[in-house]
Amino acid sequence: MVNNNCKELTSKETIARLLEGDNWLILTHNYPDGDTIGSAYALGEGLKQLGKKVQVVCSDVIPNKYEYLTSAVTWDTFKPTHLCAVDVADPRLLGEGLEEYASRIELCIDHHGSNTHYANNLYLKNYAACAMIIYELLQEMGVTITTSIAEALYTGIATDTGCFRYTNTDSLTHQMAADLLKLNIRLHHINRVNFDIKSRSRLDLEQMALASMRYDWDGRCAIMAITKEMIKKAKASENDLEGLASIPRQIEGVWVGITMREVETGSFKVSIRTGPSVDACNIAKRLGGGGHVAAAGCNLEGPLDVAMAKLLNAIRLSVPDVEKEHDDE
Ligand SMILES: [Mn+2]
Repeated sequence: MVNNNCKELTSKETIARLLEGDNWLILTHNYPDGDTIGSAYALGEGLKQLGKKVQVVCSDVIPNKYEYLTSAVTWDTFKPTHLCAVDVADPRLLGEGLEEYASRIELCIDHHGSNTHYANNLYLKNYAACAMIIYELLQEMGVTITTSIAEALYTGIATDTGCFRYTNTDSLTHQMAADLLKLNIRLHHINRVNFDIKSRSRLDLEQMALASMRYDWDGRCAIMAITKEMIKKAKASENDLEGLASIPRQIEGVWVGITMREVETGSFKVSIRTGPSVDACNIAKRLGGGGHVAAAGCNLEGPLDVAMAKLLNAIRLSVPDVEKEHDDE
């Protein structure tokens, strides 16, 4: 699927492309998050302001919590000729039903270094959120940043930085957010639905997952299991599972946080999160997986006890000679 003819554009060239088309289908990634939705809605509203016809599509249902964005806009109906993907690093992330577009995306606007250059033209910028790139483009195009556009942009920036807590947060993310706050956005509501509210199903599932927590390596390793039965019992949807993998590492003194999610009956998708003293990718590689230094994953066959034993063994082989006194943050 890698497109060797993909051309990387400058902001001026990107704007020229956007202005050239008179109708745009804006594509988001599956399991949509605040950044892909916020980027698409902000760009879409901006292009509408410039007299274009716009539609935003997503292969999955947009979660209810984004109702404050989706209820404000009605998209146009037309047969699209111009396609733009936002925050989509790989065409496989377009999801079911949108595959047909994968090979003919004219423009991709993205912030992922891992972008596979699948589009004919790519505007890539190493920002914390795709919405930050959209914000700059809209300003350069002379679009008036309305409250509704500002809410979409803020949503993207806030969600991709974990509400300004992740390491990708810098002065520019704060600067842009500060500018958007001047436009009367519903800050409290946006932050509450994105960062505080949990569904009852999510809470029930967390309760069961927390009860499964096991510790090893003198409390430096925590392992949490999420079985199909738990998901069924909690009536949890895919959205309710978002971010669960970060829980074990939230425990004080835990250097290696593991989440084992049963995918097929008896087979587990393992998420490994580590602090600076342990290489998550090194552990995952021993089990046929891969990833990054602080976040990696692999798949393991069950039953749960057997998979867990394999995992603990791989962790023991991968960890440094610790009995260091320092705390791993
Ligand atoms: Mn993003």
